[in-house]
Amino acid sequence: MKKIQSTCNYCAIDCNLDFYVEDNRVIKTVPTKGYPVNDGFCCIKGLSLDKQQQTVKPNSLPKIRQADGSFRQVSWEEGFQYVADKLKELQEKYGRESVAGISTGQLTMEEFAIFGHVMRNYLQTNVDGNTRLCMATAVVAHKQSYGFDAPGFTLKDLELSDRIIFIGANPVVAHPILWGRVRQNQVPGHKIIVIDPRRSETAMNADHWYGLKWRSDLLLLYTIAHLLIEKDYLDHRFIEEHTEHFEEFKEFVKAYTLERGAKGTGLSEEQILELVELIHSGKRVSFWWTMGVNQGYEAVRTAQAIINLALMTGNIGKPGTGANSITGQCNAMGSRSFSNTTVFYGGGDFADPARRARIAEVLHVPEEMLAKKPTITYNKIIEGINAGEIKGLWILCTNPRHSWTNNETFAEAAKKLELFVVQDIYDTIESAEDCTVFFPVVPGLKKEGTYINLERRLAAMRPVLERGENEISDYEAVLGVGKALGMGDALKGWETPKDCFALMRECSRGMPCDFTGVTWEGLENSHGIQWPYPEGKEEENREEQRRLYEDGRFFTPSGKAQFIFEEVRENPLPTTEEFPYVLNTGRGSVGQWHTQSRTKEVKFVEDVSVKKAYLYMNTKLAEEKGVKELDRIRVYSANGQNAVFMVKVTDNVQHDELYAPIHYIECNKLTPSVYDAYSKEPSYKATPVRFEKER
Ligand SMILES: Nc1nc2c(c(=O)[nH]1)N[C@H]1C(S)=C(S)[C@@H](COP(=O)(O)OP(=O)(O)OC[C@H]3O[C@@H](n4cnc5c(=O)[nH]c(N)nc54)[C@H](O)[C@@H]3O)O[C@H]1N2
Ligand SMILES: Nc1nc2c(c(=O)[nH]1)N[C@H]1C(S)=C(S)[C@@H](COP(=O)(O)OP(=O)(O)OC[C@H]3O[C@@H](n4cnc5c(=O)[nH]c(N)nc54)[C@H](O)[C@@H]3O)O[C@H]1N2
Ligand code: SF4
Ligand SMILES: [Mo]
Repeated sequence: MKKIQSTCNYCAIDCNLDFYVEDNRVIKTVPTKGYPVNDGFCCIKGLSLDKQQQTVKPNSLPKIRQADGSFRQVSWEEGFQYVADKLKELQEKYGRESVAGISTGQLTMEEFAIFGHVMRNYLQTNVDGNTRLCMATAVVAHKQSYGFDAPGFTLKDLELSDRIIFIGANPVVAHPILWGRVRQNQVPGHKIIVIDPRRSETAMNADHWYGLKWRSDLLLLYTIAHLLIEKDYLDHRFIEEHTEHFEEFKEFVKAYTLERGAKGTGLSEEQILELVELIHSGKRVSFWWTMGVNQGYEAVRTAQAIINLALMTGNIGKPGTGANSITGQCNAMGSRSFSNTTVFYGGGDFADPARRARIAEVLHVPEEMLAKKPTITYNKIIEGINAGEIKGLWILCTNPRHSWTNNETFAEAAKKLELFVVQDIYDTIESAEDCTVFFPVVPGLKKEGTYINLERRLAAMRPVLERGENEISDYEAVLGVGKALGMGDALKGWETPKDCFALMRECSRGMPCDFTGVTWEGLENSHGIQWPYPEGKEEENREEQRRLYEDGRFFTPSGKAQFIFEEVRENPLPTTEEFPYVLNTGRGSVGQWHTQSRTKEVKFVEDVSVKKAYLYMNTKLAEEKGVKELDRIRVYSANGQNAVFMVKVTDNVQHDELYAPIHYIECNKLTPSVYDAYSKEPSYKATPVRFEKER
């Protein structure tokens, strides 16, 4: 029996697991003891990773759609050549940017790096990632406030904090191991505080829950800032030495009075004052935010309003503190820095001459071959297809027909494409319905590469199982198309994931995410390594759980963090008489993952999961409308669509709020095409709707 340590490729915790293998089958999965992230624990998804071995078919060959609509199975070589020729043909006929890609935060660093090389560098076109639906807001907030997309915390901070404040985050369901770390907190008198319109599973387990009105976080956070200033609950030295623009901010928040805050958030004045005192009485206050913040129409400013609170109270860079963005997907953190979409490999602007020269040197390609500008955003890609400007799309490891906001617009787009390559481990996903080419690839258990978790920790994925005939990885599929495109020397140094790792490591040199001290072999069977970890400084970075900003220096040119703020905006899509309720959306259960392509294979998850789309409705509203548990209602959205849901009656949502888990395709049929102005992340969590009982 062999033991192979590898990384769970569901959520951004990146637990490590020991897989015991006999006759090319996993017979036991044990969460790795001593691994600093999950130390002998993990959730049901990690424990059931082996279930995928049964569903992956051997002899996996690509399929190409024929004129009559049927598929023809072809060899990999033919598949690569077909896609390469078609990409070139479309570019010649319709222009360079008539083809595009959608990448992901769930592949290895090496896989989206090579995809970014083929599409963004060689073909000089656009690739955005599903991280746009998820982390884009935090990325923009970090860049503007800290000077680099660098979440500073380490998971240990959850154990050291005496005020753990979750804003729009439900870790009990979405990040169970993170919640486990909260549970290990032994600090006397520590308090867990949740700000969420819904009494989420995390709110139920907290000391304090503030059930504010949806989308009123920015108003609340500015009100809190105003009160902290008024009461002089500030860290003047930190503000003076390590921040900029506080005086303007102080002036700005004067208008955010307690009265206004209470009125707009629906919280009482006493509740807001209590929250202010909780922050002030904490010695190590930490703020943690996730999608309840990132997915809104003024999301970047909301994230920055959280950062402002941490800065003004000096709660950053010290144990148990921080304005901490929790990442979603297993390698979203990696894709943010190494997918070549919005920044160069390792960070830096596409327009920066010094950075261009450096990247060209590392990759051994002429500077002209490097991408010249950030990608157009996800929504622009879908709109471009629907406007007839984009004719070819290649998606990998994401299922946008289900997960994209206002998802009928994706269905419409898919039908217009002349080339639509879907690369996935299942050909049954909704997005594959209209594809013209399907590339079947092996799951994580059969491949190798590098992941970066939410606290910047690099971890190794190593093949647990051997591959069958014709089974190839995402890396090889992209490399195959690159070769068929005739990239030649431009692919020198990209032959294997390990080679690509070396390129990315070199690109990171001297950047905040420098990991030049990490080696491919060194990462194997390790405890993971957080960036920064520069070569030559291994000794001083020996500590296994490190945080950034301990010296109060940020990555901005002045080294100071920025107070960034803007007036609260009118909701672009408010509830109306016609659409009086608001549809909130998010994760449904620990066992279910996004569009469920993977977790529906797990029998003990599927056995306890609801099979059809459902939503939660407030008990009183249900009574008023004559709706009973398990009744079916048709929900009409302000986006013009409608869908049927089964009702679960609860006191945990507000009177005018419905909550639908995202694991059913109906959910995003109803979400709107509304985005944050700066991050272009969809506003998924507050759609005006009305409903009727189905007869
Ligand atoms: N089991 C499971 N775990 C997962 C995932 C999964 O699909 N299944 N997905 C992973 C990924 S990619 C991500 S991004 C994370 C997401 O992790 P989370 O963001 O924690 O999960 P969500 O359920 O999307 O949303 C969190 C909360 O935001 C609240 N919310 C909605 N509107 C507002 C608002 O206006 N203000 C505030 N303050 N809160 C609001 C919702 O009520 C919800 O409780 O989970 C990761 N973990
Ligand atoms: N209404 C609403 N919508 C949301 C959200 C919300 O909160 N509310 N959350 C958004 C967020 S945060 C996210 S991250 C997105 C997620 O949205 P998606 O990325 O579309 O969701 P997944 O189901 O994770 O899709 C991953 C796909 O990759 C495939 N896959 C798994 N392993 C591999 C592999 O090794 N290689 C390849 N090629 N494929 C593989 C799976 O089969 C699956 O089809 O959804 C977003 N949509
Ligand atoms: S907590 Fe996240 S990384 Fe850990 S086993 Fe569960 S899904 Fe995997
Ligand atoms: Mo996400």
